[in-house]
Amino acid sequence: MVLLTSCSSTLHIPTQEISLADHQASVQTKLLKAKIDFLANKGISIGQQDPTAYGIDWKASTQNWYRSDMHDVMGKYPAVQGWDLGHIELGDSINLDTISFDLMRRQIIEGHKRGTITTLSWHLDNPQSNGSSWDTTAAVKTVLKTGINRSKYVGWVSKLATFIKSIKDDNNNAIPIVFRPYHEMNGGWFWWGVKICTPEEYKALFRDLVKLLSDFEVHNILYAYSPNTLNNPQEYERFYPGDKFVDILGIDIYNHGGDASFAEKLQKDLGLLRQFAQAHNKTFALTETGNVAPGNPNWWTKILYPGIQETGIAWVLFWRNARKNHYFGIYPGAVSATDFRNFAQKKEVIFLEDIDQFTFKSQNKIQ
Ligand code: BMA
Repeated sequence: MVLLTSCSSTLHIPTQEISLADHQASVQTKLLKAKIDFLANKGISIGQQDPTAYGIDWKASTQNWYRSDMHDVMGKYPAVQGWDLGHIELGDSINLDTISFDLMRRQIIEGHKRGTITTLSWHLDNPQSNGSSWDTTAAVKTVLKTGINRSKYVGWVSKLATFIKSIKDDNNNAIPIVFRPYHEMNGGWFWWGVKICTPEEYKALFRDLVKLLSDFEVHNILYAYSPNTLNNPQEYERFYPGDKFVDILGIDIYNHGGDASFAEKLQKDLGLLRQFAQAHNKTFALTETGNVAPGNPNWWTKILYPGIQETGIAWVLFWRNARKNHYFGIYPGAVSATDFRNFAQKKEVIFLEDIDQFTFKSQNKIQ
């Protein structure tokens, strides 16, 4: 049993009753699951990818190392902060989007101190061709069991494990994170995607990774499964590795085809996700979203909000603000900045600074 206390209340969390994909998950990881579930009951946490490393026209610097476009717009940081581990497998010091892994680690640690929920994705290279994640040379079979790239791949996972274990709090405990490997498998663009990998191979790949990471003694992970928007209702289940290997269910839905089709996708897919999640007793989230062609000044309150309101999602994560022709969150001066502030006023919308009011701020006492 763990007690989470704050100035206003005490929450009793029977951690022994929380069972996760990793049977040896740490108490901190179980608490993260409890925190996510608690917040999911209160509202929708707002997330962003790479939020504090860079934004539109700036990069984190020694003088100003903890900034975010969202904070610049309305004075609050995202409650959920995502990062990508692509190229950790190569032993590189920077990720595929040129964020230094040292900076990433420091920012995750700082985020954790402030109460952030961290999620990690992994755009790893193609182990067969050494091309990028988007190189669809067949590769999944080659990394499993006796495949020709097995030992190379185990080496890659070992580097991933070392990094994830190295993100520690002041008490030397590994900071718990949500890991969302092999996402958007029902799209044809990644080497683990439907174009060149069967559902059975995919499931084997996912399960194998859960096992390898546990063998490498990584016990600070909640595992998330997240397909891309669905082409049919059966697709969600088609690649599902199973309840024993997944802690959180996700889905990635972008505004690609215009506001009307996006609104319809949100309604359909989040409805299916909710049904699936209820049947499998799992927490669920909109693990990536964004407006690919931003232009509607009222997109946040008129399109996104009605589509996510009362859907039961724990969080919504906007993808990265890379540059003016590739951004998904908000930034000062963006055409919809005022509308974002209005969206932020909705009572169920949770930013990092709002988490405090609910508890979780203070010390965990393990009894
Ligand atoms: C994609 C794009 C890419 C990026 C990748 C990993 O969706 O943003 O530019 O490299 O995510 O962050």
